[in-house]
Amino acid sequence: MEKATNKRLNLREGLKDSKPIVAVGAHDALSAQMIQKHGFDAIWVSGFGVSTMQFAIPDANLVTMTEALAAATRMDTVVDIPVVADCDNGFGGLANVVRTIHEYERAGVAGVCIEDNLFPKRNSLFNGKAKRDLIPMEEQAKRIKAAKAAQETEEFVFIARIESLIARHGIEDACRRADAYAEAGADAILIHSKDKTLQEIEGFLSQWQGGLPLVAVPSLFPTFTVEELHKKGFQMIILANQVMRAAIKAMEQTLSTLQQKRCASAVDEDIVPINYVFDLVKTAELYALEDK
Ligand code: SPV
Ligand code: MG
Repeated sequence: MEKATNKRLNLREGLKDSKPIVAVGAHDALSAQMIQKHGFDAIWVSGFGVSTMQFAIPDANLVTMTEALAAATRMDTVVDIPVVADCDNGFGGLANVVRTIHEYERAGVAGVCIEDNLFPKRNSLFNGKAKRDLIPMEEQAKRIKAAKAAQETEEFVFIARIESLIARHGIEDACRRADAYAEAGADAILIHSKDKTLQEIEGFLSQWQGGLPLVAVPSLFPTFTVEELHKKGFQMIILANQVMRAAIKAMEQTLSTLQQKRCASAVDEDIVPINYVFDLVKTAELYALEDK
């Protein structure tokens, strides 16, 4: 548990630091390990990434809590940086949110993020301009209060994610929800948006003075740098799906070349050597241990 406490404290300290926390979305244990290797501050267990890459199904609450937790735990096991797990809407009602906290906290992850999307959730990036309902604010605040009361360690971090801007409820609604979620005990607020001009987000930032650290996922306003977003007031920036999309592109290109050339060496230039893979998972160390 010592290791889990340290990761949680790192995350908490990062949320107050003068530098931003840069978290990168992982879809499996190896992507998590590589994110750490490249010097990022935290792992985002992307629900979109896990449902796409591990199950090949839409990000629509089809992955169960048990499956999502197993994915997060596999990532947490191979890294020393904090793991923040995307727990969608907590996989159901208030009791599901509470059980989610118990299970994730006991498994050792540093923190969770829970959003106010109704079950079954929609992925926030998917097309759709129509206004849609969210979990009523009072109900979501009640769930957050119950979640915070359920956690067993002080350090565990709860990020409350607001979907008001995505679901077309506007800035006022987002501010009211941020107040309610802060009052319920959330440790940070993730305000999601798909406005690429950042106007909506700027509106929220100028109106909400609640004082909690703010988290951004710039998937649909990707031209803003981490530093620019930090200057605007975000303390944690999640680069949620670029690694998954890079992997998909590489697989598409490799498969297409293999199909055309029907020869394994045709892709040699574009793939890592086999020994690179052995090294990534410390295969030589394993055999050295056995041979000792
Ligand atoms: C995820 O990575 O699963 C997220 C971020 O929730 S987003 O897809 O931008 O909603
Ligand atoms: Mg998600």
